[in-house]
Amino acid sequence: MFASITEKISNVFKNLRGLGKISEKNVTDALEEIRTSLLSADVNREAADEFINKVHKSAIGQKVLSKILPEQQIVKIICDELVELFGGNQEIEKYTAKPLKILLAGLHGSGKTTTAGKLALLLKDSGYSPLLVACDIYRPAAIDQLKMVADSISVACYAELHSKNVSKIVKHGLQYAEDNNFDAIIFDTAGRLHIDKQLIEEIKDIKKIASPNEVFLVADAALGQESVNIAKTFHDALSLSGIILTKLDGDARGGAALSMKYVTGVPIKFIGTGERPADFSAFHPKRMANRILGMGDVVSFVEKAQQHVDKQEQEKLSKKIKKAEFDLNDFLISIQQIKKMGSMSMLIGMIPGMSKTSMPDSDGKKMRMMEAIIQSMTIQERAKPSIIDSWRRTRIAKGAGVELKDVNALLKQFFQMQKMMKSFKGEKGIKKMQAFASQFNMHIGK
Ligand SMILES: Nc1nc2c(ncn2[C@@H]2O[C@H](COP(=O)(O)OP(=O)(O)OP(=O)(O)O)[C@@H](O)[C@H]2O)c(=O)[nH]1
Ligand SMILES: [Mg+2]
Repeated sequence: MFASITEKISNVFKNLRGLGKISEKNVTDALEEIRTSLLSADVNREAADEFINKVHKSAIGQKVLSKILPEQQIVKIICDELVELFGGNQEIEKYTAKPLKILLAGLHGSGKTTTAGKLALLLKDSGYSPLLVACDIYRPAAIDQLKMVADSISVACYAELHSKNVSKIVKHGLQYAEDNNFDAIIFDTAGRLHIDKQLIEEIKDIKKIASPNEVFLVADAALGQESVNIAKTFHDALSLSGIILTKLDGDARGGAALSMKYVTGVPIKFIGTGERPADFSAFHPKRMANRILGMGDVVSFVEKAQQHVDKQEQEKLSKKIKKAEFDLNDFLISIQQIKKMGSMSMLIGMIPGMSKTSMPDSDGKKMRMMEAIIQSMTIQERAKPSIIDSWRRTRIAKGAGVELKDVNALLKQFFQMQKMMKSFKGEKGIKKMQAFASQFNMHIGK
């Protein structure tokens, strides 16, 4: 996802960096290149043009172009504008309404049924008692699929096997929820082509009867230019309250994500990053912008880690970070923790300094290799990585059955990570770390 944009933008940055002094013409040329990469990633033309114009204006507005415009400054401007394009500082949804009713609409195969399960799991984890209501009476096996999804996360499902009346199913579902104290009701609807008037009318009816708190369009991130029309059509019919982008783990070019919000004004609220119920999270414009610019996404990474990582290991690790004692043993633990989390390629993109291109596999093969390399080191080497000279590197490579360059790459990554950890050292650093950690309710003591 976004790999091509990220790659092109980072090349543009690299070229700027090589220039020393940066003129207005350099900036204009760089932006033109970025514009082309946005268009070839299927970003809507209007959105791309407005984005480039804003960045250009902002760069010139800073009155630095006549002198030197540091590359970082341009990166920052681009990043800020990307955040805007994605929805600015939108609030992260914290649901409290009871009952909470959510209607899911979208094209065939966009991920509605899967997303129904993901949402249910998220709401269940935040204290709701969810009920999935099966409103897809057209596709054979749609009901069974929803039931399986519900079973896999131990939530309830309401379905009527032989009914052909969706309005009744919705009414009965609501009654069933009330009678059984379910307070988050998610309606999974039939997939449709946006031109299908009959299905659009049907979902409008469902909306009228259910009066949902949220009406989400579930959209595949791989949609190209047509994503804009799809979003518009659904928005006209249903007054959407949000968009859920699915399959961000795939190799979609990402244009849909950048354009749908721009054209409809409807915020992207959640993203799906895999087939499993846990592969789902709230959408953060800032993090997405950072990820596109290849700057990693420490916050999302830590948050994800927070959900999965062993608490004790985490405490040990945070103590080490505090003392800047992070060594290869800890690196090994973090690799093993990352492996547990799944959705590798998605997570890799979140680690600073590691782009998806540097770790293209999504099955953890590279992780296993990294583990093997560290496991081929002696206890002293792991505790004091600075002693690993070229002779030791060759021996480690042999022991792990890998090439020397793999060992070098791992050590480079490790030293980068250690450097980042060190920036948290000292009184000032501890404050920085605490502020950083408090964002995810993670406590780091004095
Ligand atoms: N990789 C990946 N696959 C996904 C994601 N979300 C859904 N899928 C897959 O996409 C396919 C279609 O998902 P469904 O949930 O059945 O889609 P739907 O919109 O309910 O489809 P219809 O009911 O036929 O309209 C399934 O194979 C899912 O496993 C995601 O975020 N990532
Ligand atoms: Mg479905």
